Parts: sequence; C-alpha cells; structure tokens
Amino acid sequence: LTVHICLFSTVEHRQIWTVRVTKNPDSPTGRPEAWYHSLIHAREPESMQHMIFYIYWLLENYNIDPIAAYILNNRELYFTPVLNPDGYVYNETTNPNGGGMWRKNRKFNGSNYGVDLNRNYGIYQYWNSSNNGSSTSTSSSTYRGTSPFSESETQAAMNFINSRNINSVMGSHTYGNYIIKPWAWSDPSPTPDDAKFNEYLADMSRYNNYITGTPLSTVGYAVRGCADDWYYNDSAHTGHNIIAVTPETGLTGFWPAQSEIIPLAESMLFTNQYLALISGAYVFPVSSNLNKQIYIPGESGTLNLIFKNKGQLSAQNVKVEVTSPSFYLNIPITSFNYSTLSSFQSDSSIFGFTVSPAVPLNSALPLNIKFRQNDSDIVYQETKYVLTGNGALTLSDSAENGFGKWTTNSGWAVTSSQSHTPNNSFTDSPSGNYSNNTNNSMTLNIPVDISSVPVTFLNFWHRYNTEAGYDFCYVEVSSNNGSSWQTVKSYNGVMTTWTEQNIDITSFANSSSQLKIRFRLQSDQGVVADGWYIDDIKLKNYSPLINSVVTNLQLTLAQEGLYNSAQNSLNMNDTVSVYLKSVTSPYQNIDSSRGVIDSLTFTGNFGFRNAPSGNYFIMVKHRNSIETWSKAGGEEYNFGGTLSYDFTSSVSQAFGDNMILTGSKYCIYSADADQNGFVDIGDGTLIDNDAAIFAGGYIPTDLNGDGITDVTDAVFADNNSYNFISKIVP
Ligand SMILES: [Ca+2]
Ligand SMILES: [Ca+2]
Ligand SMILES: [Ca+2]
Ligand SMILES: [Ca+2]
Ligand SMILES: [Zn+2]
Repeated sequence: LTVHICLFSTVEHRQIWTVRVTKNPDSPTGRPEAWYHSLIHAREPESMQHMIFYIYWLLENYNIDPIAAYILNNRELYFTPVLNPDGYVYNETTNPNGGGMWRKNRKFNGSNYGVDLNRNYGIYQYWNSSNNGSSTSTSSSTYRGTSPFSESETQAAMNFINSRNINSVMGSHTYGNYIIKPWAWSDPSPTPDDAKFNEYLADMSRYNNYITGTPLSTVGYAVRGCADDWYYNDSAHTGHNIIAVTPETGLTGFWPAQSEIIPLAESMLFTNQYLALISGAYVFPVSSNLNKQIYIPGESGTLNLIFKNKGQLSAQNVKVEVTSPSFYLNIPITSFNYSTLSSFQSDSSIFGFTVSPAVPLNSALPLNIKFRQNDSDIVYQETKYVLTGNGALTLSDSAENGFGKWTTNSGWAVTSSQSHTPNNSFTDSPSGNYSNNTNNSMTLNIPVDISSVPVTFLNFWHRYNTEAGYDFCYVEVSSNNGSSWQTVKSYNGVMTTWTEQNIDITSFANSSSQLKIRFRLQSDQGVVADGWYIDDIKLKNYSPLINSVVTNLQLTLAQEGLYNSAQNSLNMNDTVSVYLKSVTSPYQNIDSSRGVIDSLTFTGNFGFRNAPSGNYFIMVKHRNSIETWSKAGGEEYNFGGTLSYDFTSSVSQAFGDNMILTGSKYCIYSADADQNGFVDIGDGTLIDNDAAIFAGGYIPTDLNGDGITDVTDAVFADNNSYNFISKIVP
C-alpha cells in the first residue's frame, strides 16, 4: 500500500522523502490526490506525529474499517513527514532529548542561518504584500528569504504540486488547536471560496473542536509568502483551486509531553481523513435529527437526514441507509438511492421507524446510519440512539443545593442573578465579566460509574456571552477520573436566552466507571464579557439493546394428516406459523413466529420479541391444516419468560373444541389445502387434480407428508368436508 519517493535534496544534501499511500502504489493511479506535509517548521514535531499516526491507522485498518478501505482504494495520498529535514536535524543536534526551538531551514545568509519556509512561497504579490506577515531581517525567525521560492524545500514543494494533480493539501503545524484557511496574507477580501472553506473547517473541527479561521483571526497575525495561499490560488492547476488548510495541533507548546503525543494525534485523525475524502466525491451529513428526544414504547418516529457531497468530484450511486441491529426497532424503508450528487449538492431523506411496544424503558436502540457511494463503498457511518424513557439519572444538579458537587480553580459559583429553574444557576464569573487570559473550570468532584448503562447523554440548560471567535466555553468529558479530557462541544459569542443542550457523549464516556464532566471558560488577552450560565445539569444513561430479549413458547401439536397413530409420531417435521392474538375484538396480531414441529416430540420452539406481557390467544397456521386457536380466555404471557402450550392433551385446548381425536392425540384438522378456513369441495378438487397428474414434492395437497398426492390424502378432505369442518375463532 505504500511506496516512497524522493522530492528533492536540501542545502545540507538531505533528501525530502515522500511516501505514496494508496492501493497498488507502485505508479500513479489516477485517483483523486491529496498531499500532507509537516515539519516545514522544524520545532513542530507533533505535526509529523499525527501524520505518522494517520498513515498507520490507514494501513492497519485496511481490512477492518470501511473508511480506511475506501480512502486507500479510492484516493492517492502523498505524505511528506519532514519538509525541513535540515532544521529538524539541527534541533536533534542541539537538543537530542527534544525541546530544540529552531524553526527555519539551515540556509546560510552571510551572517545568519535560515529562511522561514512558510514565508518563502510565491507569488511575489503575496510574498511582498504590505502587511507585516514576515521579516526581511536574516536574523528573524520569520525571515522570508531573498525571493519567492528561493529555497530548495519550497522549490521542491512547488515542483511537486505542479507535477501532480493534487486536489487538497494539509500543511501541518503546531500549536494552538486551530484549523486555518486562506487568505494567509492580508488580502482585503475573503477568498472566492470562503463559504466552502467555512464548511470544510466546520466539518474538520467537528470532533476536535479546533478553532477555525484565517491566520489573522486565529493565531492573530497575517502571513505573507504562506504555502496555503500559493497552493490555493497560484499553483499550475487550471480549472480549480486546491483546498489548502493548516492545522495547528496542541495547546501546550512546540514540544508537548510524551503522554500527549498520541491523544493529540487521535484528535487529528478525522481531520486527516476528511482532507483525503474531499479530494474526490464525499457524501457527508449536514444534519441528522430524530423528531423527539425520547420515545414511548409502541410509538413511531422519524430520523431526518440532510447530506451533501462535500467532495470536489461528483458522487455516483449514493445510497443513504439506516438499519438497526435491535429487533425492537422496525424500519420499513431502510435505504434511499440517489444516482448522482454533484459537488456541493445536498439532498435529504426521512426514515420512519416504530418502537416495539415491548421495549423496556431506559433503553437505547441503535440506528446505524451509513452513506455509501458507487453502490457499495461506505464513506460515512454514525450510530444514533432511539431512547425510551427518561434514562437513569446518574447526575442531576439544579444549582439549588450549592456548589458541593463541583470544584473550581478560579471562581465558578452558584449565582441567583440568572437561572433556568429558580432561583439559581452556575456561572464562571459571578461578580461581572470574566478576566483576560482566564482558564476557568468547574469540574465534577466525584466520578460517575456508567459502565452498566453506557449510552450517555449530557443534558443541561445554558446561556452565554463571550467575545466571539476569541473566548470560548468548553464542555469536556473525562473517562479516566480527570487524567485527560476531551472536548465534546464549544460555544462562543452571544446567546442570551436559556437553551437546552442534549449531547450524546457515549463515545467519549467509553463505558467508564470514572466519568467526569467539566465546564471551562477560556479567554484570550483582550475584550471580556459576562461569561457563561449553566443550570439543570443531568447525566441520563441508557442500556443499549442490540439483540432483544426473546420469549420462548414451547408449543405441542399434531396435524391430523401427518399423525401416524400406530407409531405415535408425525410423518415429517413441518413448519408452522404461530401468532399471538389480542384477546379482545378484533383480536389483532400482536406478534408472530415461525418454527418446526418435531415429528417425535410433537413440539416446536417459537421465539417472540415484540409482544409485551399480557394475555393472548395462541393461533396456529399450517400449510394445509385448519387455522386453530387456543382455548377461550387467552394465555398468560410474560415478556422475556417462557411459556408452554399443548394442543394434543385435550379437545378443549382448542378454541371451540375444534380438533379431532386420532389414536391418543387430539389433532388439528387437515385438508384446508387452499387455506380459506374451510374444508370443502375446493380442497377436494385441488387434491384430486394433483392426484390425477401424480404431483409430488412439498406441496399443500400432500396431507400425510409422504411426498405424493393421492387417494390417501383425499380421504381427509372427504371426511372433513362431509363434517363441515371450518376454523372456529373468537
Ligand atoms: Ca436552578
Ligand atoms: Ca477576549
Ligand atoms: Ca459574569
Ligand atoms: Ca400423500
Ligand atoms: Zn509552524
């Protein structure tokens, strides 16, 4: 799946290695191409770590994860882990244990070393724009070089881009937890693709909640001579622009602790996948909404999916699919097909479902959403839960009983100045505005054990007022008692009406026995506001129901035609259908099951999954027997339990005593070959006709089960029609 190629060599004669990763990588495949490069700045090793982590994820999951398989089968990826090897080796030399702070390459400039490669891209207009996005001083860490593409590393990048047909580029940096779009230089207006970039950045930060924007709105300065601007607008590509983005991973500096390396790499995994996927066709959700938060057993609902082809190429034979592994959910239509979805075209589908009346409360019934392309390839999958009942409340705090369940590092407290439920709520800054450069959290004291009810929803009400784009409210979850945290949601700007949030944190909570949650407000160095108010915090937990409980019915019966009284056995094992019927008019079907009556024991096992506990008639249908109901009054049925019923023991076991005694067994009547509820001339005619042509096999006119239809079958029809045998129902 991989092959390595050399881009170019540096002033210190090191090679810039690049690896092609795709199925059958020995030569270019013609698949949509994406390029990832990192360590253009030599002191930013996490940029390389998350790339390597992603490459391993792809390779190790080719036969496991359908998204990995799709990317490797349908994209041609290029990875350049060290675009600035001279600078990286320099750091290794000065600081063998890490921590080296050299940023530029190692070009000697007469008196100083190094050019900032991410200030050395063209075109001249960007490289030399009037803003202060780079330095002309050779001693500066942002020295731009003598001219655009003066450096061998940037020339290598330029030549590589121009030699290939790359649709998307990720040039990775650290740090700050940003994802950055063009323009990097201080252009007076946004790029023509700004709306598209905004969607891309919103999607890419969907799970890691990185802050998104231009360099000016994120890291706080414009960048002239930046790689992304040239990739996006001025590479040799004609007809379309390369989607170029820059992630800045991590919050703790250029050399994060060893324990952070993998969590940070994991935080970039989806972002990395997404960049590959958008270089071709990529159907991705815009929204997926259930019509209710919780459902009553027996209730119907809808899942409304809106989706869009976020890819740069047209998507073919798109299938949107919703299925459930739970027998408690009935989804009549499980997929919709769309022959073509062009780039940035959206569409929607609505899936109806019914929740079984038998489902226990506080259950979570999985809905597996899959988007497929080319009829089969899965490009997106997600599980949502249909919930029944209010859930087990593993945490509930209305702020009316003090701050005792929480710990704060900097002034969170109960306030009566705002509340959702009177009189109090929690707030970060009870005495006015929050401070600049604050990092203020309110953390649950005692961890919650959700291991037995792992489907977890965090529900709370809130309102907030922060400096939009700069000061953020974070909802964070720890599955290890606070050792590490993951952001599940962030908010910024102004929202001054109390609003409910109901967040599925199941994947973050990870079935933990030590779940903690934290609300954290973080501000930058300027502009403050009132902050964040939170009330009525709840953790609602549910048990996932994948395979439902089965109620077993042991049913004993004999079919008149099949029964051999001399041997006290049936002539064959045969299938019957069993229905649980309401005991009140109009005696609706509540549940049904099929099974086989054993020829020696006269008994079959029938599993039911839908009927709630109650009283039901047991009704039996067999391919050529008279429909027969259990005795008057119905049978007591306990969901999840077992039940047995024996038709053969007494004539009164059948409703209306509608059975015939043969030898020692009461048998259900045979010869209703046309299954109209009567044994009459119609059945006799069917049997006579089949007998006349010597018909054989598994056919309804073979009443005694010997594989042929003849006079020995006709005799049952003659006798039963003579006696006007018909079904007897309540
Ligand atoms: Ca309250
Ligand atoms: Ca601020
Ligand atoms: Ca405040
Ligand atoms: Ca026969
Ligand atoms: Zn950087």
